[in-house]
Amino acid sequence: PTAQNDGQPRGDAPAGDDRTGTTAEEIAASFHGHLTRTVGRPLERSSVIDQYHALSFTVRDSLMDQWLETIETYRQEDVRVLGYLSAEYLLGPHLPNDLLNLDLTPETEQAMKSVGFDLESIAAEEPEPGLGNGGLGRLAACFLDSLSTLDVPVIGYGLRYEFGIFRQEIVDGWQVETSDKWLQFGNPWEIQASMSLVVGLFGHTETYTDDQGAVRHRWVPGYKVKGIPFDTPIPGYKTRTVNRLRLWKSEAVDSFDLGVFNSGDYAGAVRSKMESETISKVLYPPDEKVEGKRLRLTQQFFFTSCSLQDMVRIHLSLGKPLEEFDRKWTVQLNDTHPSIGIAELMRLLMDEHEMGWDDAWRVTQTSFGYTNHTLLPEALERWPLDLFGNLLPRHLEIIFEINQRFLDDMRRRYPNDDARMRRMSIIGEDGERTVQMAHLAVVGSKAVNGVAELHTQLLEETTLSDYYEAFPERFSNKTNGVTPRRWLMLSNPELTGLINEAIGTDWHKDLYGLKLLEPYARDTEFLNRWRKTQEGSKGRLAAYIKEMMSIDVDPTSMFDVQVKRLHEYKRQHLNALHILSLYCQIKSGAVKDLTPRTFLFGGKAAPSYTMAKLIIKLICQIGALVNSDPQVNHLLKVIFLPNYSVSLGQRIYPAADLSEQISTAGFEASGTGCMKFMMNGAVTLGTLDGANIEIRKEVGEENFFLFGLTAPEISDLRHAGYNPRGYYEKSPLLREALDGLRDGRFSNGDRGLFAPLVNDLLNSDRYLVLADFDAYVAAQLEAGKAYSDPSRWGPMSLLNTARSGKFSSDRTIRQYCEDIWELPVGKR
Ligand code: 4GP
Repeated sequence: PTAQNDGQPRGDAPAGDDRTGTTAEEIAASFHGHLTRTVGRPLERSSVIDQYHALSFTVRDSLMDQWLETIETYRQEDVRVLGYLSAEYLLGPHLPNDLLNLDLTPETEQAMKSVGFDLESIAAEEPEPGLGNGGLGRLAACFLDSLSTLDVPVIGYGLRYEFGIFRQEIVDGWQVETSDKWLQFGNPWEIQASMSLVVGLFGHTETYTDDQGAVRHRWVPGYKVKGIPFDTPIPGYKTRTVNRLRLWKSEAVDSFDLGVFNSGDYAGAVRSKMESETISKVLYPPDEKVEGKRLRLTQQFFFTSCSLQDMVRIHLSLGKPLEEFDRKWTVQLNDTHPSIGIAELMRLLMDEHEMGWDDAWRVTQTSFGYTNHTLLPEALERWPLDLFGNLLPRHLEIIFEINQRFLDDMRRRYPNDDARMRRMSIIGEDGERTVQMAHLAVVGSKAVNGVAELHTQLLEETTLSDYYEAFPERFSNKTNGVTPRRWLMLSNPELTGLINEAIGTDWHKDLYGLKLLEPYARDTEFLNRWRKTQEGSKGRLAAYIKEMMSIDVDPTSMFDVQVKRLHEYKRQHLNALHILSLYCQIKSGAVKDLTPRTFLFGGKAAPSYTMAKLIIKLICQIGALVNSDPQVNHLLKVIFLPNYSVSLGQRIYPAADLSEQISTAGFEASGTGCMKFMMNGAVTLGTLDGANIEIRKEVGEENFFLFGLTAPEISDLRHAGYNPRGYYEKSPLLREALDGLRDGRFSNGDRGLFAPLVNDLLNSDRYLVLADFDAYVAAQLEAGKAYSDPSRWGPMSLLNTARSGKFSSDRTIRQYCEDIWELPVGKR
């Protein structure tokens, strides 16, 4: 692996408070102007949505000078630029975040008050741009905040989905999906650029002889669509840098066929328009087998091609030769979704700009970097060859040639090793022939990284081991991080205020600065204030739950939280089984005094993932049982918060006492929720998986509740033959919970309801829920005891915040800049 830096900030990072100098009066005047002239409503008759639009335009205005200045500086200084390619950006609301980064929140509050409105209510109107599913999409959003804050030149490229991630409702305990019409009232944050690009699809390839007598290839697409760029300004925190997120919308090249219309075929006249617009219509949910979904591959190719064409266009407009593309640009692939870009850049350079193979390959291979986000084999993208060749015939030819040259090279290095050649080939030959996108991404990139230490190690030892053996220097680890601006300062202003009072504000741009809090772990008076602040957040979440769900929860109880996508490897059902066993023990009188707990869950299940949906039902069923039972409900409450999102997360993290990070070791690549909890002072109960390992190392083992089998133990257990039933038979608590589920004890006698779950656990249990159950129960008991002793819990909580510095995405971005992107940080 390449040399790693320590991620510590350099002494020369600018810390200046670059305020815009805007006053409350100016904001009020601009707001009034936008309300009447842009939105077209008089103040007295404006709705809150009108006010939200007017205020967003006001804030956007104050970004525009800096945005133009940033672009101009990049042009004039001819800086190297990161092209960050991601199919997902799970951004969360812009308004409060941009106000924070511009340092204009107090002035704006005052301005709104002066016209009789309330900033918080106005901000609540913003529809969340949910253009991502979970981890990797949210990571991309945190990266954009850190890149701008660190003054790194970047264009984030992606898709402007008309419908983002579905909204989740819970009906009778079941998840029901509805569509997310986030654009229905317009989006004041985006600016449509006055240009477009054309992307081909389908068709055939041709060989021809050019004017110089050279034999060349070209693609004759059967169909073309237009890509329209929409830019969203991304301001950094207290810096003048405003980068851009450029999202592509698909449109028909000719939106309306007048000839067909005149001949009387009205539907036919708009068909092409509809087909073209479908490409950027809707975000695909994850976890489903995407194989065979041509629209998904079309989306990936569409946005990747638009983005690379855009980079080439900018490059040429600066008068630079394409041989220097890799000096001007560094292109990061956020997962394999944009990895078709490797073949597309080859095609652009060779077919459209007449470069030879060797030069094109050198430029391509030194331009790209690839980040892997999962080891789950079913999540690795593979496209059936027929589908691929039909949609992208020229790209398939190029991939065949990349593969042939690559394998020739490998054959020279590993003679007579056919098995290895088969394993390493970009074309998969097991069963149906496929294009294996992870292989293409590794072969076509200068750098490959995992997202936490264990994950990178497992990538090197298992999933990508042959490539690691061949090119160890390409691999490195880049542990994920989250932006402390959104996830601490914006979400938790009360705790932020307390920290500022104690140690000042340098930590806002250098999270390692939180270390200065450590001495306060011995200061009883400060710890009392720390606790009071957290109780305030818990009280606010309790009020929200009361309002949304009409359930009373006790803010002094321990808030035990698991919020994340629903997936069997994340083991929400392990948590649920523990609650059931507590319930049984209280009912039987075996347990009398227990630290009162509120168990909070949130997360979406992929619409086709039946087992994950059944686990939601299980949690809701337990909630219905427990919350209504007077013998139990003063000790336990179970809440499933519907429609987990960025905004809901901002309410939840500050209110958490215990952070549940209980995935089967070796399955969670990193996790980033764990970092948000830690920053906000929650203590982790977790396995040795993903970033948990690094969190425990930072915070100290005495401030972390550890349980469960390790990744090597799990692999040994599997080899020896894992028998879940053995654990069921040995553990009375587990037996009672599972028997009760099977007998319908928790589901009004319905024996069939949870049978698929119980059968799966007893007969296969791929994620070793039963093997880890007793250890989990023991760790939970320990955590409960610790919480009931404030002199123990207080310092633990405070030290979690104090030692969370490593988990700022600023540190992550510095490491990418130094090791992969070769980009200077903090130059402006
Ligand atoms: C997620 C991983 O599951 C999570 O562990 C990681 O923290 C996150 O990426 C960011 O690196 N993966 C996905 C996905 O979101 O779709 O594979």
